[in-house]
Amino acid sequence: MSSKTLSQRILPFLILFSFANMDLPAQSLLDVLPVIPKPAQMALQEGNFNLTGETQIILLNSELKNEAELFNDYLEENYGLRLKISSARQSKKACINLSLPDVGINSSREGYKLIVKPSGVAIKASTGSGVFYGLQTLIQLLPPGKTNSLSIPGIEILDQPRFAWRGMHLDVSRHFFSVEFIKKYIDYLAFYKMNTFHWHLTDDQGWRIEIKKYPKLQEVSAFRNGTLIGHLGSTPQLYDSIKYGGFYTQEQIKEIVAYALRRHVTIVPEIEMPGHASAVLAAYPELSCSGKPVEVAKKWGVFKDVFCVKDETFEFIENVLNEVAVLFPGEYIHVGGDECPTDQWKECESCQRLMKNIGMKDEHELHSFFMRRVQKLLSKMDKKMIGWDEIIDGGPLPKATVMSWRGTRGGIAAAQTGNDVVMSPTTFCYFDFYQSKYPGEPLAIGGYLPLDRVYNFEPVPDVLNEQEAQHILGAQANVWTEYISTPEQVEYMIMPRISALSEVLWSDKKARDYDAFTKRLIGHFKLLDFKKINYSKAIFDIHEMVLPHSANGISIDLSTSFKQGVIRYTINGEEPISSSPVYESKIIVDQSVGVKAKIFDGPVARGKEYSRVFKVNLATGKEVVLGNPPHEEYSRGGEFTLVNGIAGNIPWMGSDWLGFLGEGLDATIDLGKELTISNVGLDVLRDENSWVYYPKGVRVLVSTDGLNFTSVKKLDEEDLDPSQRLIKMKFDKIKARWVRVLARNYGTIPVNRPGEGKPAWLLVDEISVD
Ligand code: TNX
Repeated sequence: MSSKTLSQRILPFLILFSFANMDLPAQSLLDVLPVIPKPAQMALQEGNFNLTGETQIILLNSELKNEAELFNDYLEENYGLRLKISSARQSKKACINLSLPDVGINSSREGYKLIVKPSGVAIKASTGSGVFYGLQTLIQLLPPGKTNSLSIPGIEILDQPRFAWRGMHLDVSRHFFSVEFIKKYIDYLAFYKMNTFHWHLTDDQGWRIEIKKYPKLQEVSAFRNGTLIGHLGSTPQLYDSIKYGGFYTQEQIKEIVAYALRRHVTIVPEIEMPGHASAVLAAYPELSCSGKPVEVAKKWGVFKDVFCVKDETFEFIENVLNEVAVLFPGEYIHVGGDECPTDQWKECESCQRLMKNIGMKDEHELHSFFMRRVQKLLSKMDKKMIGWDEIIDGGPLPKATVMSWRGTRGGIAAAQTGNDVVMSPTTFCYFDFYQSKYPGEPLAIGGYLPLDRVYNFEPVPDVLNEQEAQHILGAQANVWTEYISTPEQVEYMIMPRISALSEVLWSDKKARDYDAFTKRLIGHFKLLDFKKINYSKAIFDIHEMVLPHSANGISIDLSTSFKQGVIRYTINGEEPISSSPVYESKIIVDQSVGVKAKIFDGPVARGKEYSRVFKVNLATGKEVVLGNPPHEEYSRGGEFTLVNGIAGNIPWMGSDWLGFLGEGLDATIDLGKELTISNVGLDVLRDENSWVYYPKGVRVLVSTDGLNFTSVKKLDEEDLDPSQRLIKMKFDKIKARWVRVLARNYGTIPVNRPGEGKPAWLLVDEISVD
């Protein structure tokens, strides 16, 4: 059916439609139907279909039994109903018809047509996948919550996906998840019409797949003797001493693969190499260059213990992959390839000899050589190789599929040389990043990836021409679990970001509209509540923007990406309620104040409260000139960050600190007029594991003409206490208009410290003058 006929069928605007006890005009109802990802075409029809225990499922093609059973499982689990399935209509009762008509519904293998009328439901597609997706849509149209009547609005939907690879990844090495949860995770994928589960099965911290030929992978590599407590960036690093681990038996893997297959999800197993191999080397140290024993890693990061490039390694990998290839029927095996330090190869006689013999110019080429050999092994097994974008760093690797995680650059390069690509850039697809800047979020790795950013991801970069763009198979989100240890937390990190990604991957590019999406999402939250799925409400977060205001103080601009409500706020310390003032324009502040705000959807408060204390002093909102610019990675708020009334956030990654690499801070503040001052404060960060060091010394100078400066305070290394985040510099009262604050960078990172020999970072934030 063409889109024209569909739209012609949209009934007049004024007819009211019912959905979940709402009577709404047609267009408004369509807007709130919680179908995610948004179907290609939808048109409401008159009336409703009532699903009851009497409804029958009619299979016009017997191979659709699987889909019908799964639909029945859903009904049974959520509504206590199980419908009769038969191959022909046995009574006049309304029924749900599932069929695979010979004439294709549309050109897409996964597309479907869904018709809901008072007299019955029909789902037609050219494959079982299409019917399955039609049923997912039908499920989303059912009213959430236990109810006596399962009424579905009359509707006609014609739908198909935009991309073939619609994926989600899960790291089960850093933390291990039960078979039961893996199945749930696969359910979530299927519910959002995702079709690829990238199962990250091995890493430094644990090997999680049974390989019969190598029992020590189960006995040794699958367990670690403790785990880092808290963030890798914290000092000192503390560990628990709890033995942690586990693995999936081959029987369990088969069970999961079959479970996924029934839900039209293909599993891409990942076996990491040549880096992230500590767990293997703990069991089989002979596969490293030095042969020295290592332990299954207890903390996160990148480790120097990697596979040695030698025949024994390839023999091991071939044997492992042989077992993996049999277990997973999909065409791809992921072989990692990322973050592989070459230190050990540089010191290894046999690696160096090999490089010389073959004429390789550096270790990148050796990495490439490694991947090429593995690719050959895989093709013998009739499998395609996919790896992280590092696999093409050492030269092109024809026919390999590249998963672009370090931005989209690797993916672009690969598509331009004719490789297939799956996009998964950290900036849009790392669901291990924070999704809210509010305090109280569960500890995460860092970064900031809010829902609207995921939603606005475009997997096909503009620079690609049409032919190159064909190589972008799709995209996926990655869920690395260093800081995600429970199923509830996995749910929190993916919900609702998975729904935004599903729309990126399924729906038409032109149909994407974030505000419209949030309308559907609200209805969808009811479903998540009903199904008791843990999800983030960061969509209701209030964002602040602080700017200097005239001669005195700052202005605070509040906003939200959620356009279906208003912001109400207080500045008297009280909780915002439904009668608090509506935020309409900037709040001007010239003295310290606490601002609280919340989203209200009518009388209903949504999400968490925004609360921030702004500390105003003589420097706040004043002009700052920097003697040297901050490093581009930590310069987001610009020099105003130093005087915006907000002290730097912890966790600091992704927040507004000013960073200087190897260099110090040289900030001159113009107070606007001559004032009497006697105190300067400077906020500094110390996080030596992340190469952020306390300054070696600080100084304050003042001036009345902006040219000649007098030193009023100097603190050297021995005067400073690195445990204090705020450096207080007190001096005798003096008249000044310009205040210059200097902080000396620590310099070179000492030996035996992370980043030894490299320049240290200096991270600073608020400067106060009183
Ligand atoms: C980088 S992304 C990694 C993982 C980490 C992740 C944390 C990639 C190919 N490698 O080993 O878990 O960062 O975000």
